[in-house]
Amino acid sequence: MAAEIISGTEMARTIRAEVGEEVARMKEGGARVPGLATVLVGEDPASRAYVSMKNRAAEEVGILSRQIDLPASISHEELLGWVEGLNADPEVDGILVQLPLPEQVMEAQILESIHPYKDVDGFHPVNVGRLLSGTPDVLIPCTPQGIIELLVRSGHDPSGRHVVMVGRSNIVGKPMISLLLGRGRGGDATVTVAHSRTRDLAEVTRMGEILIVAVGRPGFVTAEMVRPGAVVIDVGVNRVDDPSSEKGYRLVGDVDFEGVSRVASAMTPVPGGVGPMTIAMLLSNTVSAAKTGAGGFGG
Ligand code: L34
Repeated sequence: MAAEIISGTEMARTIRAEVGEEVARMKEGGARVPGLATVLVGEDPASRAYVSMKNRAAEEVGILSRQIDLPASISHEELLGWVEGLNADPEVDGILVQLPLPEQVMEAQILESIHPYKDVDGFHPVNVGRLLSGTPDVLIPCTPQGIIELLVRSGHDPSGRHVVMVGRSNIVGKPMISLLLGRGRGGDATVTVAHSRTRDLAEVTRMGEILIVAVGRPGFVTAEMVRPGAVVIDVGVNRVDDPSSEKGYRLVGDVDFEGVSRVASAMTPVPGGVGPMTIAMLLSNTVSAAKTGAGGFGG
């Protein structure tokens, strides 16, 4: 039987509507409109597309959004200066510096320079630590948070189940396992992490009742690697050349969709799976950040 397709596009629409209602309530209550600033360094077409999607989605729910475009040649100090300015800006509740950054910029230092209360990506060490400690009122990275929502809202609660995470990045894998391991909604899972150095990978991935894949390699997970009946979450968004398509490329996930859809009980598509959820959670984080009030205090 073919796997059920879990639509991130649809679920993200629902979440955006919920966020929009929340923003409207805040305005009615006399609160300032939440503000998001996105920082895009350089000209990478995929990054540019994601950032403009983020700003558009923010505006649609009533969040004030501002995109700052900076040249790829920017110095580390100059970029720090921009972040400092946004930290101090009372209209800005959330700051997002799109990754990857050019080589001359020290990414870790830039992420640490963002005020933790304005860190809507959840990449600041304070938020990383709070997530791992299970401290409430933490800003949680958007992609893993979106995956938890996908699982819970589609009726595949990870609680008590064996989840295999393939990938150990700071953006997806590491925060994902913190959420799955945590107590309460979306957590309480048994977690195994696999990565590029894992031996007998297929044996490990086949243990997963839920299999989450974030490795950035098109079609990396094939049907033989999936436990029959598993729920498969495909985090990869890879552009592969396709001269027959209008844009000259098409998007494929890290999972071989055709093959795996015959083995899994449910799976997310690419596009239209995790990607739209990432953006929806960014909006939700921006509203949370506005409520903590760091923007109002000027950082
Ligand atoms: N700071 N950098 C920072 N935060 C992030 O959360 C990200 N990421 C990743 C890259 N760099 C980042 C994103 O936003 C990846 N990413 C992201 C977000 C959204 C989508 C894909 C990646 C998305 O919506 N993808 C659509 C297709 C978009 C298209 O047509 O190109 C989808 O349906 O999957």
